[in-house]
Amino acid sequence: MKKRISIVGAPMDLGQLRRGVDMGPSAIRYAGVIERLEQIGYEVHDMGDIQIGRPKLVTDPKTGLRNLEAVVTANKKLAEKVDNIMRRGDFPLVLGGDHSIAIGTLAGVSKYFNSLGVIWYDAHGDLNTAETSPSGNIHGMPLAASLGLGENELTEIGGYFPKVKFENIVIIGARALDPGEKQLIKEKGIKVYTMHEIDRLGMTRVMEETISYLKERTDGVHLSLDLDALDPLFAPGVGTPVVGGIDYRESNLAMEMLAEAEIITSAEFVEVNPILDERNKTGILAVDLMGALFGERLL
Ligand code: B3U
Ligand code: MN
Ligand code: MN
Repeated sequence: MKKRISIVGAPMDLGQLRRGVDMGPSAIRYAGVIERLEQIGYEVHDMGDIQIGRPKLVTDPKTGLRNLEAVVTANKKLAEKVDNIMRRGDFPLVLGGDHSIAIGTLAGVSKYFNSLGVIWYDAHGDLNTAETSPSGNIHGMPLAASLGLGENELTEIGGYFPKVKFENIVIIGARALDPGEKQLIKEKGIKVYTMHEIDRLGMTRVMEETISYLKERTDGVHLSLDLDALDPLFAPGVGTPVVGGIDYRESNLAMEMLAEAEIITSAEFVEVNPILDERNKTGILAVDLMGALFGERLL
């Protein structure tokens, strides 16, 4: 992995309805992310947060989409920041914010690769469009948008699309997929390890398969880690908790295996909501997982 990590916060909470996830970047910083990564041996640059402002909350009466304009504006800013980080040759580490910010992160990184892979570690598929979304919340749409599906305003961020190909995605931890998402997954043959496969195969095999699958076909891999992939027991501070999730040890193992495989070229940790959290448990968890991802050793 690159020796220099540039951190950028995206305090975005407009992609969903629960306020508070805009404080995610602070919670992760307070949990000691910079010190933790420095201790491993990285040079860490904290670039601060992108400005989101306080736009009025709006829902488009035609599409049902919430806060589209504000989400687009913020993602364009994030894409530019991440692009700058890539151009400098640093490793981009983005702190969310709700998951809608993945659109901007991917817009910033994808053009630096011929065939970018994405690991989507999440209880959800985030594969909705305005037509299939049960909520109108854009945090349920970033993977679809990055595949080129949905509103042009979202798919065209960064000036090109798609950011990622269907066959270059691996979803891990899914257990709350909407009907339209299930249909798309089947239609396109997207690779998904639901909780069923994780239970059945074990996390070791899931990660071995994921790593060899992505190594074969990609020249870089973005890790998009939604803390709600983990069970609410370990990650209570998320907007849409879903029982029956991945546990702390499995998730650390997954990160350690990614570190060992040396395939991750950018990462984001999203959906930490300190208002819903218990004494920053979820922020601290995020930093533990980052430690494992960036090669911290137990011995
Ligand atoms: N799939 C649902 C719920 C959801 C998506 N992402 C989160 N929740 N975190 C939706 O609204 O699209
Ligand atoms: Mn998500
Ligand atoms: Mn989720």
